[in-house]
Amino acid sequence: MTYIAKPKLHHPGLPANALGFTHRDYEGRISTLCAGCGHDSISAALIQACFELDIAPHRLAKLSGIGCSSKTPDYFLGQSHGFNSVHGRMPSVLTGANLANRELVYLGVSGDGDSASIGLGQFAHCVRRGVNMVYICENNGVYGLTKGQFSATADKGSQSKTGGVNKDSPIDLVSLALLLGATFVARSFSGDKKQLVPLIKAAITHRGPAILDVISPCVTFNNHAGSTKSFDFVREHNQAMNRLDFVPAKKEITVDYAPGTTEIVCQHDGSLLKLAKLHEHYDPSDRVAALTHLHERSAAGEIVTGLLYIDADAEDLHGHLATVDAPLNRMNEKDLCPGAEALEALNAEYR
Ligand SMILES: Cc1ncc(C[n+]2csc(CCOP(=O)(O)OP(=O)(O)O)c2C)c(N)n1
Ligand code: SF4
Ligand SMILES: [Mg+2]
Repeated sequence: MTYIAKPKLHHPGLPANALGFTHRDYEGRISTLCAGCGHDSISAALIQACFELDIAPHRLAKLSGIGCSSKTPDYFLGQSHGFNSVHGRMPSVLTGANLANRELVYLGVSGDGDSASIGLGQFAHCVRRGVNMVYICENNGVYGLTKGQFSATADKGSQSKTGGVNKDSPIDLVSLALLLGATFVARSFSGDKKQLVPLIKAAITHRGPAILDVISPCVTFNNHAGSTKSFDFVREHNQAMNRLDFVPAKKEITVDYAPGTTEIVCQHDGSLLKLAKLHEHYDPSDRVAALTHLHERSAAGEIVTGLLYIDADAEDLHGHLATVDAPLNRMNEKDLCPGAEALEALNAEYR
């Protein structure tokens, strides 16, 4: 079942992007997830975002842990690099790959169990180190793959399919990411492609740790009355904070966005984020205000979605470490191993 390939047939009339790739070139194998799983909608949004950004598939590396969510990289970007790691260990594998070759786009795909339970320490450290990546947590409040146990993001008082009530306090990955110093923090909903696609595009273009928490209902174990991650619950409690569109620097796109105040954020590569704010005083450059807003709305029972925080001039891990520009696989032996004398001089600096 896991290895069902899609037929290679392409309709000759399929639109192509600037690189000549069609949508099909960004797809993967046929998904084996439950029909209607929110994770499949996120895969579709990722495909659309990469197609629209004209990313050459071989310039992207997708890494994941273990879970239904972590299986999804098999279902999109079939021509990209991929590494399905161990449960909760994706961040350290991604960090290592990124240090070896900074020229690829790094996409970390994880679940709430993978990120907020077994992988919480790994999540924290890759964020605080400033690894340049898009980190997507496909958040359904349960361990979907292992039959629906509560995860650490499940809300207190929410009910499982088998009737158990969660007594533990939830971990909010968005608040945590803000506290840990993430330079791009957003939340969305798998069923809101209009919001999710521009957020993914913006996150890919951001340099630094871009954390995207995407509420993604599990139709099998967390879509019943009493669950706070179900389609119906999120639809009723979703409070979209700003409407976002993404304008790549190389071509102007006319956008259709809601009236209200707007703000343009210029990222380090010159690309622009155009925000149409629904809340008059919301400022995505204020980390403290983002945390306050999140907590206030959460206390009112609302789920804030949108771009909560961005630092467009952030420096990433390579900046902190002053690493070389060239990927290690393009350096010669002499540069990689400068000899005993150079090593001695380096060691002397630390004595
Ligand atoms: C070290 C280890 N512990 C436990 C497991 C069992 N396990 C597999 S997936 C999973 C949880 C997945 O939950 P989540 O990350 O939320 O993904 P979802 O299936 O909900 O998308 C667990 C506990 C494992 N594979 N490895
Ligand atoms: S068990 Fe839940 S998370 Fe896993 S594929 Fe099915 S619907 Fe998706
Ligand atoms: Mg989960």
